[in-house]
Amino acid sequence: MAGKSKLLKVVLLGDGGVGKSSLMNRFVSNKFDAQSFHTIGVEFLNKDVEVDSEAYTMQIWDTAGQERFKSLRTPFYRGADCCLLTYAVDDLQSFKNLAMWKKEFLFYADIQDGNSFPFVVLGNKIDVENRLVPEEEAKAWCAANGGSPYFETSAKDSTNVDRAFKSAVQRLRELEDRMDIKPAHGNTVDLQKKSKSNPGCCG
Ligand SMILES: Nc1nc2c(ncn2[C@@H]2O[C@H](COP(=O)(O)OP(=O)(O)OP(=O)(O)O)[C@@H](O)[C@H]2O)c(=O)[nH]1
Ligand SMILES: [Mg+2]
Repeated sequence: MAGKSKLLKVVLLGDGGVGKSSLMNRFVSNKFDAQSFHTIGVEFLNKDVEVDSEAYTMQIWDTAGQERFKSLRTPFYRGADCCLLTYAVDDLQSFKNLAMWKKEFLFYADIQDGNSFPFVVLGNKIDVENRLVPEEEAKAWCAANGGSPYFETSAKDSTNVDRAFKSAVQRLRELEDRMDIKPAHGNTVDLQKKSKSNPGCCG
């Protein structure tokens, strides 16, 4: 089973302290630490999942959100299959910074068309009482940003954590399916047609 699973690189981004490491640890090990340390650079963990009857190994890259670690995290964006943009619902600035995170990711991952890349947005710390970012505002941001799926999570009490991570795989599948749809009148290449200019090619 493990040998057949597809490996997916998933990058977790967002401001320092929003709960990226806590989300990864909840998802992978089902643990939560109220006194976690800031991440320095990047760390990754693997988790096997099944989505729509297909086996995947999600390789989750947890990055350091603090500005001073920028040069340590950005080299790891290349080759990502999906990206989880994370903010904390009690931290308005972390929500405002989502656009900056998306831009940083697209630039260093060298992705041209941001709207066809699978981003998922997570509003974490939904268990807190002093929420500052309304759900509607977060949903509006997602709608204006390629229609990314949005989840409100709590790494502390496990709310939606599993669903949010797995939705990244679903989003990837959805966008891949969309790319596979062939245009009705597009140019096609006839693979059966023999090349006259180079008849000896390829045996
Ligand atoms: N109440 C509550 N606290 C949380 C939640 N998730 C994380 N925390 C706490 O928030 C603090 C920061 O969490 P981290 O997971 O270290 O944040 P981070 O995004 O990895 O931060 P950097 O590594 O600096 O980028 C810790 O004290 C966590 O215990 C949550 O869902 N609810
Ligand atoms: Mg961290």
